[in-house]
Formats: sequence, C-alpha cells, structure tokens
Amino acid sequence: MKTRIYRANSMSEAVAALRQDLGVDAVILETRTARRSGIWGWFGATVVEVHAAAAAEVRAVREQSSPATSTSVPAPVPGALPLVETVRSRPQQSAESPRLAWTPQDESAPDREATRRMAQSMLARLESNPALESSTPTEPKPGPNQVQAARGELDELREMVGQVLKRQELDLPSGTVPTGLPDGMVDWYVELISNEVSEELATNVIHAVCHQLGGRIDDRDRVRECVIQQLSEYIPISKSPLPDAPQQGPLVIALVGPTGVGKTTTTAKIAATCRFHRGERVALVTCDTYRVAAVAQLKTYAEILGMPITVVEQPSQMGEALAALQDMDVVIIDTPGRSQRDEGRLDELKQFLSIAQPHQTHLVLSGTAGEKVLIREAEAFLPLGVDRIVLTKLDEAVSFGMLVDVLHRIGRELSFMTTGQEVPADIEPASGDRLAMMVLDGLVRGGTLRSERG
Ligand SMILES: Nc1nc2c(ncn2[C@@H]2O[C@H](COP(=O)(O)OP(=O)(O)O)[C@@H](O)[C@H]2O)c(=O)[nH]1
Ligand SMILES: [Mg+2]
Repeated sequence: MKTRIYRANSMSEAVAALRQDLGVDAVILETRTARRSGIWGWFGATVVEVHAAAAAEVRAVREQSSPATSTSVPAPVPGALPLVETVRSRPQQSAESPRLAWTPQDESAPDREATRRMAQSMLARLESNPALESSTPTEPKPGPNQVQAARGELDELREMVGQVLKRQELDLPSGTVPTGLPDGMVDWYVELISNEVSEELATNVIHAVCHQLGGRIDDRDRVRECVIQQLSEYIPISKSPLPDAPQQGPLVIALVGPTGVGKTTTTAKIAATCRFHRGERVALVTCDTYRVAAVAQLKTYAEILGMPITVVEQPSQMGEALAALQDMDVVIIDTPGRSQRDEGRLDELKQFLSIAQPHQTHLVLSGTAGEKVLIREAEAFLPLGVDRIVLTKLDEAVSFGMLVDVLHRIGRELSFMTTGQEVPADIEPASGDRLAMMVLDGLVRGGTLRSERG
C-alpha cells in the first residue's frame, strides 16, 4: 500500500489536498503536528502532517489480512483548502514481502547508494535554486543579516554535499575529507590519504599548499610541486648524513636496530661509499657475535672492500678496539639486532655504545614494517642516544605516506635511504623531496650516494 504524507498549515488544508490527490474517500491513517525543518532555524513554524492512502488500496490490504489481524481504519476527515506541500510518498512493505538475506558485505551498500542519491538531488536543488527563498506567504521575511547567515550555511551545505559525492565517487569512508578545502584540492587530499598519509598530516599539507598558492590551484604541476614541498617539510632530513671527521681520530658511526632490517648491509654500503667515493680510510667493527653468520657476513664485505675489521665480543673490549683505529678516517660499528622487547640485551648494547661514544648513532628501520612496529622500535632504541634514522628496503615498501608520518613523529633526522640489496649501489643520502615524491609516485629508481662530504 502506498502511503502519502501531506504537510500543511492546517488540517483542513491537508485534507483538501489529499482528497484532491487520492479521492474524496481517501483514508487518513495518521495525523500529527511537526515543526517545519529547514536550513534556517527561524522558519520552524508548526505544521500539520497527515498520512493518507487511497480507499481502494486500504480495502485491498484489509481483504488480504486475516480478521484477527485487521485494524480499523479512521474515517476521512472532511474539509477543503489548498495544499502547501506534498512531502514524499512512501511504499509500505507488506507483511508477506520477502526479507532480503543480510550479509556483512551488503551492510553498507544500500546506505551508500541512498546517500549518493540524496546528495545528488540536494546538490541539484541547491544549484538550481541557490537561495532557496521559497518561503510561504505566512512565514516571516528574514532580515539582511539573517539572509547573509543563511547564505553562509547554504554554501557550507553545498560544499558538504559536493564532498559526500566526491567520497562516494572515490569510495572513501565518510568523514575523510575535511571541510573548507577548495574543490581542486580535494583530489590532492584524497591522493595523500590513499597513499596512507594520516588525515591530520594530509589536512595540514593541503592547507599549507592552499595558503602558499593563494587560490592559484589550476596549474596541476605547480600544485604537485607544492604538495611535495609541503610534505617534505614534515620529514626531518640530515643536512650532513656523514659529517667531516673530527680534528682528532676517526669519525665513529654506529648502526643499531632490530634484527634483519639491513644494518650489516647498510654498514657495508656506507663503508664502500666512504672508501671509493670519498677516498677515506675506513675500518669496520662488529659486536654482533651472537650469530657466527653475522660476523662472517661482515668479514666477507670487509675482505671484498679491502678494509680491516675488528670483532668486539664484550663492551670492555670496545675502548681498546677503537684506540687501535685512531689513524682511520671513519670507523663504522655494526651491532647485533635487538628486539625492542628484550630490555636486557638493549642494556648490553647501551654499554657497547657508552664506551664507543660514536659521533652519530643511526637507528636502522625497515620501510616494510608497519606503523605501530616502527614506533615501538623507535621508542625502544631512542634512549640509546639515536640521533639519525636510516630507512631501508624502500624498494619493498608499500606505504610511503605512513613512513612520512612515522619519521615526523620520531623526530630524528633521516640520514640515508636504501633501495635494494646491492652493495654499495642501493643507498642514497636522505632527501625529503625524494621521499615525498615516493608518496605520490612510489619508488622511482634514483642515483647512488653522492661522494661530496658534509
Ligand atoms: N630489498 C632490500 N633488501 C635489503 C635492503 N637492505 C638489506 N636488505 C636485505 O635484508 C636482509 C637482512 O640484511 P642484514 O644487513 O643482514 O640485516 P641486519 O640483521 O639488520 O644486519 C638481507 O637479505 C639483505 O640483503 C634493501 O634496501 N632492500
Ligand atoms: Mg647484521
């Protein structure tokens, strides 16, 4: 049965209207008073709402129902005055109509479709009648301030509806696009979000771009350049991934981090770069004596690269080992992998480092790890005096946006990025622009570590 709902200023107006539509014998099913809603609060007059159906339809339903379940139908109310508005018609579900089988996947589909349709029709209405000033003659005329406020509300509403449609189009969850973005920047925001930049960071970046460009957002290349630049502002970058050696003795660098992130490989890559690109005398030290293979791995690199290697088994041996390397330009200390949960072993690592007193301690983190893991690892290793981050395995990373967030939160300068297993080729000095570009484009193969110092 189709029920129609009529709203009018009085019952007689509503009845007249429904009789005109549904016939003089139309059946009134329900009456109530309601406040007229609208985007303007001051138009909230009380109206009568009448739900009615054609007599024939009511009879048909009555005949289908069993005597036990039939309900009495109120008689038509007499009266005749002009209608104000027909609100909507609502198909009533019959008791026999089959219920759709519910599956979890189905859950959101009807809602999304309904929202899309609603948003589209709202947008069409707003666009075709921007002021929506069709008040009834009985409603008070708003003053100029009220009209201005209403226009503001209307603009906001129009933008909101536009963004609902955009989200639908892009299949984003609701609430993702912040309000206040110019139309042309929503795509950029979405681009960042889909590359796993956090909502907060993406919002900040896009707002900064809007501010920087002052509304000149038509030139896509220019906007892209700005997005990259603003994103890179959030990545702390080391200006000198490898500083000059101190006046006396070698530059001592330590690499720490969890197991398997690429510490030993990166040690070899940095060592090779110093040796071959900068012509420095380089020595390797390892305190990773827990695994025979670990020592053998670094010894192999040392042999290939033609540089000395010292194995330090106890923290107490560290001082002596470094004293013997005073005529080197660079000493790189490779350390055993430590789980962030293993506090005892982290303590031992701390002892090695407190004796070595490295000029720089680089925490090596894998670009393939998840956000929570990276943050937990950083929290565990930062107290060891970490002042640089090396991001490895960017060739296997899938979420560059998340990495930007993580680096921003860790707040230590990024020194190197590694992009493959090949020693020494797959390493480069950190660059905010390059990582920001990876957020938008993924990894595009680049050059190797430049040979200049500082
Ligand atoms: N794909 C890729 N693999 C890497 C990279 N750096 C290191 N690896 C690999 O990661 C594995 C563990 O490296 P290793 O240096 O032994 O890690 P460690 O336990 O931290 O010393 C090895 O198979 C390396 O070849 C990189 O940038 N990209
Ligand atoms: Mg190792």
